[in-house]
Amino acid sequence: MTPIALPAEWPDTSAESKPSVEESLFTRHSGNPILSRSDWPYPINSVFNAGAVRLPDGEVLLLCRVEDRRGLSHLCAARSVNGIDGWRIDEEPTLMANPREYPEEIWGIEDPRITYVPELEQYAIAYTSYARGGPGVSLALTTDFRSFERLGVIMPPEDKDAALLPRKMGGFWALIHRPMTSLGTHMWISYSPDLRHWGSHKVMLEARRGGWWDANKIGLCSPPIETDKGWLVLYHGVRRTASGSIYRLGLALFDLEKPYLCLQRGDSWMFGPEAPYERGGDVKDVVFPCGQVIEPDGDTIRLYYGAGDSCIALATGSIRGLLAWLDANSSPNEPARE
Ligand code: BMA
Repeated sequence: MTPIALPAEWPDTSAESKPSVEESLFTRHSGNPILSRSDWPYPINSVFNAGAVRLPDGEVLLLCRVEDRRGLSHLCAARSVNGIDGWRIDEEPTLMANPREYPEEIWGIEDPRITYVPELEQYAIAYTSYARGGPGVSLALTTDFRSFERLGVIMPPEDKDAALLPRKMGGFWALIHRPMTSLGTHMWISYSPDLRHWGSHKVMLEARRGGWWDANKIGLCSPPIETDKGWLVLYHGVRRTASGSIYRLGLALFDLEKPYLCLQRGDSWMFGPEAPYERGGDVKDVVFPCGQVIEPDGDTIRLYYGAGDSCIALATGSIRGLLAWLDANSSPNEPARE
């Protein structure tokens, strides 16, 4: 059959120009899930949503969110030489909530994002502290993931999905986070001279409305990746349906020096719950990455994600591939904010 000729000004949405992303952008590891409850050295309910970092000795460290059998979460470190298997898991919780000194942690700590900060020679961990007033953002510093300096809550409830950018911009530290405001549940960026006092808040990226896959809530996934073209940001988008929420992943690119300026935003999601461990679990239809590592080739990205709020899975992609996909799959419809 002869294909229908589209008018020249119509966007070409044929399969050739817009490859199916689920197959091409990230490949699930065949041994998924790579970490689950049965791997843990002490009794837990579930392990998911891990921050990730490659240590100076080349090992991969995952700082995992572990939910205990009370339903409250703490963080526990797992180390592996190849980042896939052979995980050595701390025998006890690595970072527990400390509600006596930090009351905002009364219902646990969750979803860490790790950024190595060369100027401080420390890792900055932005995590959710679950307070009586709801989830907020707390910050801790460490050099070794054994002892931690807590800076306390830096964004009050309701706020979560935060990561620090690795360097100052214009003399200020920058934090991406996701407050819930009367404007909606959008991604914001805020600035600080000292990591303790935050201001100059700006919306970075908004949840789209209506029928969009990211209509109801969005939030940062893993910390942004610095590329020549800008900060490459993976974010999760939530769509509420009659049978619950679906958490999928999208891509956007932001200006290197003005990271509140969105340069590109993908139209469709580029990874979503499909495998049985993503479609089931304690919370079904959730993929939720909090960390990634980049391989020594500078291009291969290993994405560690929580699946179904029950286990940790791994998928591999290419930074070049993600940028090329954005070129082919974004509309210039995102308003720039100055
Ligand atoms: C989000 C966070 C994540 C969780 C997800 C799905 O709001 O609380 O920790 O994985 O919901 O339940």
